[in-house]
Amino acid sequence: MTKSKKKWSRRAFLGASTAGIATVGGLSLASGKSKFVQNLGLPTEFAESKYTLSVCANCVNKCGLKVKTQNGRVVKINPNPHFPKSRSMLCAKGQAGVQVLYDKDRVKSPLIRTGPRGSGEFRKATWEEALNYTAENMQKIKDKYGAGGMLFASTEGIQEEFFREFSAAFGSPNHVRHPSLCLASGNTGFFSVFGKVPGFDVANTKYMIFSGANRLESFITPDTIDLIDVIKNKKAKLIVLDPRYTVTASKADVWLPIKPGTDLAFYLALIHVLIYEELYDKEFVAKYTQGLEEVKEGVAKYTPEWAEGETEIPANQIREIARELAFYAPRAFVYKGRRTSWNTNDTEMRQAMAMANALIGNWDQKGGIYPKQSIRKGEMELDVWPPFPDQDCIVPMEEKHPLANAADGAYLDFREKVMRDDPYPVRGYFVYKQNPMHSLPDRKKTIEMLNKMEFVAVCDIYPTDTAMYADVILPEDTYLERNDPVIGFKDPYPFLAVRQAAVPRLHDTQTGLEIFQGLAKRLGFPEFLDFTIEDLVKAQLKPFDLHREDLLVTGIWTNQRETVFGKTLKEGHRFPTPSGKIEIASERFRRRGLDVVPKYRPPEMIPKDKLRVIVGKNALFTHASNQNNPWLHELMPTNRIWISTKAAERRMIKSGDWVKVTSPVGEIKIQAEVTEKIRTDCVYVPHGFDHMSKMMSRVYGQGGCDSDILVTREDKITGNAALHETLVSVQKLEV
Ligand SMILES: Nc1nc2c(c(=O)[nH]1)N[C@H]1C(S)=C(S)[C@@H](COP(=O)(O)OP(=O)(O)OC[C@H]3O[C@@H](n4cnc5c(=O)[nH]c(N)nc54)[C@H](O)[C@@H]3O)O[C@H]1N2
Ligand SMILES: Nc1nc2c(c(=O)[nH]1)N[C@H]1C(S)=C(S)[C@@H](COP(=O)(O)OP(=O)(O)OC[C@H]3O[C@@H](n4cnc5c(=O)[nH]c(N)nc54)[C@H](O)[C@@H]3O)O[C@H]1N2
Ligand code: SF4
Ligand SMILES: [Mo]
Repeated sequence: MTKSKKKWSRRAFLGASTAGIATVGGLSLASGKSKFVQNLGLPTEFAESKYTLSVCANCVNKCGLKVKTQNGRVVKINPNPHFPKSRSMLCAKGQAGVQVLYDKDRVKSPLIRTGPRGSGEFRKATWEEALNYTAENMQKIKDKYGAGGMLFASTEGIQEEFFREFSAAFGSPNHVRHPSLCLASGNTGFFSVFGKVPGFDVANTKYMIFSGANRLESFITPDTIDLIDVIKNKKAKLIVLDPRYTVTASKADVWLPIKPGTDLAFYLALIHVLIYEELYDKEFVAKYTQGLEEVKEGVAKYTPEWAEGETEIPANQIREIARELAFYAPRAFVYKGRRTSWNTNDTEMRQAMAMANALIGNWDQKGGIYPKQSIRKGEMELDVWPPFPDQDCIVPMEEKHPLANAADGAYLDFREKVMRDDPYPVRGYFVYKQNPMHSLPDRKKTIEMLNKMEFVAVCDIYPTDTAMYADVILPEDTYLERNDPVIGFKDPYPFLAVRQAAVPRLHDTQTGLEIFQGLAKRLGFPEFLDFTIEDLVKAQLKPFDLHREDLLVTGIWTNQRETVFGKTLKEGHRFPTPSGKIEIASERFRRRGLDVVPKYRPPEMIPKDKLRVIVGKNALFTHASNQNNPWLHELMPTNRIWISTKAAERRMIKSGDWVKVTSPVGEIKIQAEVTEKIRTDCVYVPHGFDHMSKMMSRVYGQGGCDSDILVTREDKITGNAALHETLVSVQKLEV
């Protein structure tokens, strides 16, 4: 695990260098707040309104909010139209945020477990007691096993940074984050070609190919908003490859129900056509890329006719798509997607997508793909460093997966190693803002891991299934009750925003920073987090001569009003790859002994009586985190497994029937949804149901949990979880 680079000091703050700032967007930044307000031409009375401008925290997107309060109560959450990333959009989850605040099921004070693990028996504790108890137990683990005896796990969030600092200061090399359940392989695939993970100019494109990437249900702002506009106004052609007829597929010009796990074959054939029909952008490829000849040779055998056999997409359709992609280039792209935890060949698949983009010369072009830019915030000066861990991380990167991300770790490897005490025992587990009971495949194994721990602490806002196995639950304030540090956004262009409390805290909860400060103090390293959020905000805004209040006039600050294209296409620009060029044939892969041109391995054959499980997001929920929200629960109280009419008929299953779904690791009982919207060889389980925590009163025991049946498989290159590698049998249950 890498050591944290950025450290906080006690008092001294350091701004980013003016040279750094001046490079953002090629413009110099406004220096005064009044100037900024005038620049935007917005009514100043906006600032005095009864609305609080803030940032949503119900999923990764962080959309802009205008929170309405009356008599000290949040009554409505609206979008902040000035927010470039989300504009006038606020999804159902964002609006139901009101109920995050007032939910009776929230954890309202620290809790210490009194009954067996999983029983849900806890007693209320004071913060003093809960923090003492947590620190004492962490110290016990450290004394017995070393600091590495504590595993820290977290999912992204603004205050997650403090948790990472805290775990580094504690001295553990074992910290794992969510990307290896989500997007690690996709990022690595694109990174291998461009040395960067690009943005996609959905708003201005003419042609898009989406694999999965269900943007109209799995929201990523601003892509989702731009896509709606593009579809409504017929601005571009959309091709969707998805074994399911998703909402996005239903709005596409072409829906291709590809055989799951075979997208790599599709993209290799696409590349084959681009090269062998000489459709690629010759000038661009010659000037900015390397490796064409090697790729040409590597994809020679991957003809559309060959790919038809793998993907079940007709060869002539693959050819046509390749030709159209090239025709519309550079205002065309193959979209990366976000969750790439699908199969064991995910990195290669995303690498092939990136290679196709490189070939059509859409890099840094309007309507194509572009390097994201950011505004460099000020930082707090570093003068105290955490002790360097004297133990190795239990999952040495590159041991199994040559390009696992060292900072984020590979979660499933961690679980495996913990189970085997390999290479040393890890018996403490501190989970921040994460619910591994649902987000890791094979829930039984996760329970085993939790039970193996001598101490478990969970910091969440709800009494989740993971929290039920904790010795102590440390409740954080919800996002509507707390001020967070400044957030630097990159989409669609760089801007800053800040999360602002709409109401004072309602219960006996704390901010993440307060919690980790309290623990750091008790564990003997108080200097690491010895500052307030406001100290940090001041340091972050110092280079721009701004204050928190300035960010609350419109909810954002920026010096740029559009995406700037073409800056990396200037003479002498070096791409951040080993060769300094766009690497159609990846040198980084070559250096790690990996195939430079992806080699196709077909997915496991599906025996006649089996079906492949695929998972995905639902527009109403974020993962497993808000199925219990009263408003959202009312809209979808349970889940049903999607099964095709043909597969259902063969098993005499009708919609609403209860079925047993059996995999090599577990079984679930769930009602069936018989539908034409899925391939006949797959089933789809909407994620995030069957909560085991009785304290989640509405959703407890409702529906089926996909993590109960998913097997543990990983992408070979990054160790990203491969969540679509499970074959199941489905049987009607007689009631
Ligand atoms: N409403 C909502 N929005 C969200 C989230 C949420 O939980 N809820 N989560 C956020 C997060 S963290 C992420 S990572 C993103 C995820 O957003 P996406 O990247 O869109 O991922 P998913 O919705 O998980 O699933 C993608 C689609 O892939 C399809 N699929 C399955 N197997 C295959 C295959 O082999 N080939 C092809 N071509 N398609 C396949 C599935 O049917 C599914 O429709 O969404 C973000 N936005
Ligand atoms: N089976 C299956 N597994 C999956 C996926 C899937 O589709 N199916 N999707 C994968 C993907 S893309 C991802 S990104 C991961 C996500 O994995 P997780 O991050 O584990 O998913 P969530 O359920 O969103 O868990 C977030 C937790 O944070 C808590 N929380 C919310 N707000 C706050 C706060 O302000 N403070 C604190 N302390 N806690 C808060 C929520 O209550 C929730 O328990 O899961 C992956 N795993
Ligand atoms: S997509 Fe919805 S839940 Fe996510 S940040 Fe935006 S409004 Fe909130
Ligand atoms: Mo994700």
